[in-house]
Amino acid sequence: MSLRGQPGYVVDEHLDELAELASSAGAEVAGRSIQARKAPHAATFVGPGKAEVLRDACAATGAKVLVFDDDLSASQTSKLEDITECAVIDRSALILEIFRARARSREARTQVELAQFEYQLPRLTRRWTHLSRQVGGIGVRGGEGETQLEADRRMLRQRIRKLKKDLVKIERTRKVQRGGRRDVITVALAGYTNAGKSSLFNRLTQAKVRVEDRVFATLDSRLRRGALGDGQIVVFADTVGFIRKLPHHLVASFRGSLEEVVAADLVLHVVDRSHPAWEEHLRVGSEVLQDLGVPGERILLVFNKSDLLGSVTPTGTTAVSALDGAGMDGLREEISSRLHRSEAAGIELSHSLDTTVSAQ
Ligand SMILES: Nc1nc2c(ncn2[C@@H]2O[C@H](COP(=O)(O)OP(=O)(O)OP(=O)(O)O)[C@@H](O)[C@H]2O)c(=O)[nH]1
Ligand SMILES: [Mg+2]
Repeated sequence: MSLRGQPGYVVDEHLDELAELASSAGAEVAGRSIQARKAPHAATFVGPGKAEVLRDACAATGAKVLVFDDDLSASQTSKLEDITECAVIDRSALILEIFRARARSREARTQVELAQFEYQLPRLTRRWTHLSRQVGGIGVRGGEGETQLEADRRMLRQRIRKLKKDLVKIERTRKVQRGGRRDVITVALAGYTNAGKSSLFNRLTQAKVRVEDRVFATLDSRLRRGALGDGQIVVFADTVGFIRKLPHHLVASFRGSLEEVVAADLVLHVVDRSHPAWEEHLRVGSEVLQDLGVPGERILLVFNKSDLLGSVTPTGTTAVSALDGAGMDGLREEISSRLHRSEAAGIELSHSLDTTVSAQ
């Protein structure tokens, strides 16, 4: 949906990203459609006539799922499904699906499951009666007169409570582990998905973390020691990527993994400077960092993929290429000087810079 005033190239850019997300979730993109409106239609989000056009397009291409770039209400989703005879999901549901398919660690799996259930709860309709099977027979059909829908809701709530308890336990264990690292300076890599955080992490630590040209390659934060120019050893943390319109409940449930970012002495905000929408990526990243409560003086902006920029070198910012290693020495120096500057300014670091820790 293009709301009035939104330039066409922005709408295209957003739909390109949505298509990328859809392929990441394993879908094949059959087509795209845009409607310009002053405001969303209350009942069907797009106009009811457009919904019928979408139904015909699905029938013609054999498409089974309609993905909307904006959040739909539960009733809009269900109305659209009635009209189009297709499954209808929105961007949040799509992102959750990618996360679910990629989550490996117990913590990530628990977080994604919790986020998915919280997303489903207000959307439960008669359509969802298969849910009892999905969550694996938790909870028994309640007292007399309870409908399947009520039973499903109750089951979901129970499951959500249980997952929240599990998460608290997992987080406690992680805090104890982090407590053990108190004496080490941490530098976290954060930024838009696919910006090259893991590639930079590998360069900085000689690690071999999986790098992929697709969104959300990394779902769990990873830690590893690396040396700065002056021999100073710090711990680098690779983290989950940000994305435009990341569903808020998802941010909340991923806060655990993003705690590395909050706790870090310095955050490298990595931006793919060669991306056509790099300014929006930068803005989204800054907003999430602000949202997480990371103060500006703890953020170092790093423009990555400088190899793709040709002669346009950004000035005033650290520019690197994780691919060919250009600018890495400068980056290490900049990290050192920022850490020393913070220390000199009396900003509390997790430990004194004089302490050195042996590399792994
Ligand atoms: N040309 C070029 N490509 C790069 C550079 N850095 C990373 N890439 C590529 O960009 C893609 C994404 O890199 P990753 O390191 O996985 O990015 P990420 O930020 O960790 O992504 P997520 O974990 O998905 O958030 C991969 O195909 C990398 O090979 C660079 O400096 N130049
Ligand atoms: Mg990564």
